[in-house]
Amino acid sequence: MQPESKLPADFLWGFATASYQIEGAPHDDGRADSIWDTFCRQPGKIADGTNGDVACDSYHRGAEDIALLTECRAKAYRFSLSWSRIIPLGGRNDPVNEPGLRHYVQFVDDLIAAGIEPMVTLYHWDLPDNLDKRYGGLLNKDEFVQDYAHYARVVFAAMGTRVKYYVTFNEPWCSSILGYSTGYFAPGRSSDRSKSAAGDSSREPWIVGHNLLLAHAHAVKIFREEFKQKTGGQIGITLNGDYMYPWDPEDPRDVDAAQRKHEFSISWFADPVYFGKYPDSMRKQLKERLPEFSPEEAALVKGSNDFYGMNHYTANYVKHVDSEPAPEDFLGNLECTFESKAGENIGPETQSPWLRPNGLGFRKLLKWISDRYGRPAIYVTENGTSLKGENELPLDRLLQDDFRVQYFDDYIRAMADARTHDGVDVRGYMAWSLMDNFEWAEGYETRFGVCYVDYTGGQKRYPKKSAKAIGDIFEALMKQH
Ligand code: GBH
Repeated sequence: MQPESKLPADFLWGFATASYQIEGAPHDDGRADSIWDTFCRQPGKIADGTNGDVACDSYHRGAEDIALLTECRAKAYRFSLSWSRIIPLGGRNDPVNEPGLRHYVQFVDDLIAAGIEPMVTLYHWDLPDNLDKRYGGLLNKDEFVQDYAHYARVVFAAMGTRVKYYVTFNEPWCSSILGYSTGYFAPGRSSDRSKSAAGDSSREPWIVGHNLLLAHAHAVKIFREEFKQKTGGQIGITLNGDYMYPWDPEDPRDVDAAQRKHEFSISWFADPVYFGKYPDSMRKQLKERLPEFSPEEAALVKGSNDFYGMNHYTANYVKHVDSEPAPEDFLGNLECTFESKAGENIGPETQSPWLRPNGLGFRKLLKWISDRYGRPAIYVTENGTSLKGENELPLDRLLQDDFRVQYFDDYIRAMADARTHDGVDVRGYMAWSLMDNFEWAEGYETRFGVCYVDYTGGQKRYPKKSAKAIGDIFEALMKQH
């Protein structure tokens, strides 16, 4: 019989959020616009026409959020900083806004005083809008990389020894593809002229991805050279990735296509970070549209993770296609489906069209990442689900989120299986999300929180059943046997 799956007593678990999704207070203490503030003002970009002006009002409710974390027994909290609170105009020669910076240092002190380990994401999609207007933001390698490196240095210096875990970028895939190919996210550029007056989906996303990798690597170099020794701590990038099953496991073309999809979404960033080069499958399809690393750049990017930050939500089946890929294709010339050839369904529907629970896929993807990248330390920096129709329920029923409890039970156990049986060095897990919040282009209709936020009742928070269940699941798995 296989030994029971376990997690170690020092396993770091907690909850995650992001600045623009929870903070509100867009003009407090000198904050300036980010690209999400301006994107939300464009008609038609956000499903319910909303924005992050109030959101969960967390800028004014840090103490409430910490009380919630304590109630949930969290050991850690992953949150992100709004760059335009800290350097409103964004650039390396622009003034640092002390009140904005102090706000975050104080919040970190308050977390630590409550016994909660902070994990700080430097960038969760909210670029200072001025940098986009001034020089094209993420498209401008020379300016963006230097400005980001400067911003990172300002944060490292201010946080001192307080912060032991930094994430440089959240999901660069989303910044690149959704921001510059489909136009679904800020700044909304695309070749599709019904969505955007400017943009080139065949080229810009690959340039942006390249620049994000370089900015990440520069920040890591600064951290390691100027701060790591004195302050301790670790730094890494967080990549999103879903698990891809072949549509027909007997067809080698589908097996290849599933592998290629992992490469186009995960290895696009992880191969440079671990191997100093892009995957061959991407070079083959994208040719000169995929930028080249100079030898100096490759050396800088290679080895730039202290840990692998993994965001994971769902799984798909992948079917090969026979036609040539379109110039704007970013999947790897294939199709993703929810049904396999044998008629199996990947999982039940949720409120998010792209998300269907499949816990086994989490275990398999942990193993895939661990094998490909030489068994890195992995911190799961996001995992969670929405519920179909949750927003329509009366409060008493909404708080009984059994579907979400089941999701976390399946996924957290799958992770413990990967650690116990597959040799995966997973060391932490942050559930998405501590509370319902601004779900980007979906607005407030879609809820991901383990705590309900009453947007019409003064942003009051109410723990759902899952808020308690997660702590119970972890305590059972971490119990010393
Ligand atoms: C995370 O991304 C984000 O980090 C977090 O901010 C967000 O709130 C959370 O997910 C829940 O959505 O609509 O077909 O273009 C998760 C990975 C990848 C999921 C892109 C949505 C868009 C698919 N995301 N995907 S589509």
